[in-house]
Amino acid sequence: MTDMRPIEEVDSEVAGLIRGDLTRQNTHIHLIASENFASPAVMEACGSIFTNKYAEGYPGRRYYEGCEWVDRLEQLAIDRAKALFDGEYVNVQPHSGAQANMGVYFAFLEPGDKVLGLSLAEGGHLTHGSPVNFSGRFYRFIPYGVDRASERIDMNEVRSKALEHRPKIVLAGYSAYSRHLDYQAFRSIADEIGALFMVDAAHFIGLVAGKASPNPVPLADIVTATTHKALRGPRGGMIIAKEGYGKELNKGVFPDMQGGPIISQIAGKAVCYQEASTAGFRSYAAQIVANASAMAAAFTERGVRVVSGGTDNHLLLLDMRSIDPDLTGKEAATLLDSMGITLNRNGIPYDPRPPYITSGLRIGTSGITTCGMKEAQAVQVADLITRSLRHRADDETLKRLSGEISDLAQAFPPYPPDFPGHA
Ligand code: DSN
Repeated sequence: MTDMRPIEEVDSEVAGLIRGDLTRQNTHIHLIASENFASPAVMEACGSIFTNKYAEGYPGRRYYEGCEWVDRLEQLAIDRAKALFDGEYVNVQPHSGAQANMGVYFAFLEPGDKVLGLSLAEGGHLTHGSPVNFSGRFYRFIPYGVDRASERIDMNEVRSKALEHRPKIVLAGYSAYSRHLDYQAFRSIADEIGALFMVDAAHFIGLVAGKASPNPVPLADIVTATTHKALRGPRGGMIIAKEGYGKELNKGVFPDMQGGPIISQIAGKAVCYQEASTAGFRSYAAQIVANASAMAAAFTERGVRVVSGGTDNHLLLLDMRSIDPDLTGKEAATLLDSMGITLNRNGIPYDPRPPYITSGLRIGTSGITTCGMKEAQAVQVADLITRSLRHRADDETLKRLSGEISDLAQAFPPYPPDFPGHA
């Protein structure tokens, strides 16, 4: 039999690191827009004996024996995701959002082919053609951006670039853009040039599941997503598409891009689809958006500029120069983390500063909403951030604010204090 002792006995060093991060998670206010807190049920599935199984292939057609339970599990995850998103085809095997995108590119592109995507500097993603990523090295991405005044995607620019470059894929989706996407306009543009219309919904698929954001699945050919952001599941990726693309997509994921799927993560995905199909999750998704809107209004009232003037989703971008022309995103994020508010620096549209420094902060409300915060606390968080940054040279005030942050964080922890592994 395998060693049945608990991790504290087998490896106290790693156990201590888990306890340390659990304390950090339970005592900070978490605003990283791509993070959330998975339920114990999701984590139990991810930590289950399914970690032991190899299952290259797909349900009913594996390259290994002993897949009878795995087949049922993967099919259950697929069926749940199809029902949740109105999908015709679903692939739950990509290990991450980046690999879901890679699977799609492998399925439909040859090296050097053109793709139209939102530039990383204006809210896109590494895998949308950044030169430091495989996507920018293998394929020719044509970036579109946002309008300088409205800071929203300019669909006229998207169309004119599509007509000029005739990409094989028109890609919509973002990691730092706070407005709804015009799926109908993207669809029309893709149709005009005979391109595939792909949506990277990694950030907002949880809002789609909770009916708090329009569903791109009916209009797009292919939608990629992650399961660990607003969807609040395990770390992982997925692809939803029209049935007709299924054969190529299956091959694009396995064997083109991955070997054996991580079955234990697929178990966690199945649990999260179940959780996301409930009325409780729909209230949760609506609250994420309400909290982000309340926060955007609170920052605006306090004189902090919110990019594009607000938000339709779970995230907002703040322009630090509205607090002080010399304040950078890096300085602001570092200070706030030291005070107990964890978020990330982020470039804002037409940012004159480099990506490691930036002029902005990105804030997401999925995590604090899981912790039970509502609009009143969202406003309080905006107030604490604003006062901390305005008083960043005043140690006495910062000390007092750190205390307020700690009190608020500990009143809304993600996990109970007696959660297994807690110090
Ligand atoms: N890096 C993630 C994010 O923070 O948005 C996306 O991959």
